[in-house]
Amino acid sequence: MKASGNQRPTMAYKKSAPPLTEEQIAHFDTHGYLVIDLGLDENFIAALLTKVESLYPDDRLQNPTAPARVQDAWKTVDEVRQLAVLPIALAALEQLFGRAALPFQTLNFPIGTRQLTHSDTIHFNSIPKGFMAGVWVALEDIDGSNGPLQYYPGSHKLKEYTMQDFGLEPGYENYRHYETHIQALIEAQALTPEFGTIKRGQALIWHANLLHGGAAQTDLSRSRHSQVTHYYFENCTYYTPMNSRSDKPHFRNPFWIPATHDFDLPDVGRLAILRRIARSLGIKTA
Ligand SMILES: O=C(O)CCC(=O)C(=O)O
Repeated sequence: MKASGNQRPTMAYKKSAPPLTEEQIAHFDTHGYLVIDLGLDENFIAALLTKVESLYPDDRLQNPTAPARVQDAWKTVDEVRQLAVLPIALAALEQLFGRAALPFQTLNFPIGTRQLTHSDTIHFNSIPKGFMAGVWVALEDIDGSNGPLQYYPGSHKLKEYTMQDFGLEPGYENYRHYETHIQALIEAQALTPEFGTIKRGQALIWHANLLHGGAAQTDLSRSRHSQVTHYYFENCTYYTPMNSRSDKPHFRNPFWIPATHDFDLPDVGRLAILRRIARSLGIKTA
């Protein structure tokens, strides 16, 4: 098996002093999530929201069930990048996982996602396993009516379910069947959800294997601004379980979100662009 990774030195990231108490670390270990205050400046949040606004579809409130998320806005909106490399978030993740955290993807949402329950280990895993986390930041107050995050405390201790566990062939075309199996699992185990009704500037850190998704937004006149950053951790190999067979991991070569604003993006080349177009059309690529 061969995999390669972006060997960018990780020490370039600035980290705050370790912000978490023993109780917070124990809470994360027991429940698989933790809410922390990021201490964000109001002007910073306002600037981020203003700049990211132009990336969203204009009709998102009139058409609130259409997908409106923007992936990797950090490439063009520096506040999104700054939030992804926030020193307090990186330091908290390092305390929780015992390794330096490496941000590799951002998603910005202007409204609730209604994303069905899943654990991130179906999308992103590592060897050794479990070195992945999400940090979901509320960019406005979240309550029961603007589509909070929905998650199942303690579910991170369940097995890391793969496509093979549910008798599914790897591939995005079978992802909806994975979601159906996860829903059945939740019902069989009588798991009870909690909701991320957190305040603007707070973050919910989730363990890669925590079952989570987006609760329905019952008030469709509202927004639900948020940003999630996905992190791997140093000294691992990274792969996509959804596209993997048990004997053939689909390796990833993440591009770590840069520590500073003066970065060069990798030249992905014509082949990679063609592959991406093919995948978006549902055509399988090697
Ligand atoms: O923001 C949400 O509603 C869900 C996000 C989510 O499930 C994810 O990013 O994995």
